[in-house]
Amino acid sequence: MNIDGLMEKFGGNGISFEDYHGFPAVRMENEFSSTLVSVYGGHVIEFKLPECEDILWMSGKSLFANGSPMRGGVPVCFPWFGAAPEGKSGSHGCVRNAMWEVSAAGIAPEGGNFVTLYFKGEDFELYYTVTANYTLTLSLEVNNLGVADFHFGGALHTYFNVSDAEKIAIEGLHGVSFLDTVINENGIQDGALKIDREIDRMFRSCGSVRIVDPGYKRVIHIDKYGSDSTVVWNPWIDKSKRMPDFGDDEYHTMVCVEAGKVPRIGDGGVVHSGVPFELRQVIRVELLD
Ligand code: TA6
Repeated sequence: MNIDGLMEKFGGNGISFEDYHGFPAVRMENEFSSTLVSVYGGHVIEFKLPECEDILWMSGKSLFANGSPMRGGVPVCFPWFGAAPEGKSGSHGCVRNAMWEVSAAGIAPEGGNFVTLYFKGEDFELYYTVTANYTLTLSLEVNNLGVADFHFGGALHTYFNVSDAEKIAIEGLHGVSFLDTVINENGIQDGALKIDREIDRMFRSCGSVRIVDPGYKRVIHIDKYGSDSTVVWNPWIDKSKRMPDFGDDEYHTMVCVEAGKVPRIGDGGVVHSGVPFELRQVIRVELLD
């Protein structure tokens, strides 16, 4: 459906539609925040609060091409995380590289706005509801369209905008075991996680995380539900140079904190027939004096 058709069907009450690099996108404007969600990929692009630096980070070198993922915002990684399984292609699943549909949009009961995007796969369907008020709530509902259990890997792969990656502290993971995929070794997190090298750690954690950012005088609180894996990633110098859709110096201003079900460190996700599964990430900003 084109932008005019989407406006006619869902526009109003803070909901509008616009072109974002050739794809239709939903803009949610309310008294709390301004949020942009691309229908391509079901990809949250922006979450802006007044008097606050952008919460989400987008690469200045992102691709915006059919069949390619966008770099930044919140890629929806599903139905696999990381390298593609036998017979499939592309890292982090297929749904971030395809058009979704808008199935609902309007005023959220809890205040602000919501949009629900729909994706139909071969043996699964997704209803992804993004709710924007003073918080950003990302709720991915997975339905199993078959009879047998549906096994998956996935994550809400959120890119956060930070003042200086070397000056932030990521709290909430003390004592948590992780797989460091850079050196392929297991470890236990000691205190807050600091970034002074390539970080690509899969934490066995169901808990909340905080990004303490003195430069932006804020703490980003990240809660999650339905997730046993928290992935923290910063590509640092060499990996940044190897990625064509990532600026060589962009690693200074971003960190990924991802809520997922990652089979490499856990059981992955299982969706029983007729029983919806929900993966949710909730983002809230606390301003410091
Ligand atoms: O965030 C964890 C990770 O799996 C990293 O290893 C890195 O590859 C990142 O995701 C980005 O993956 P992408 O396929 O989007 O380039």
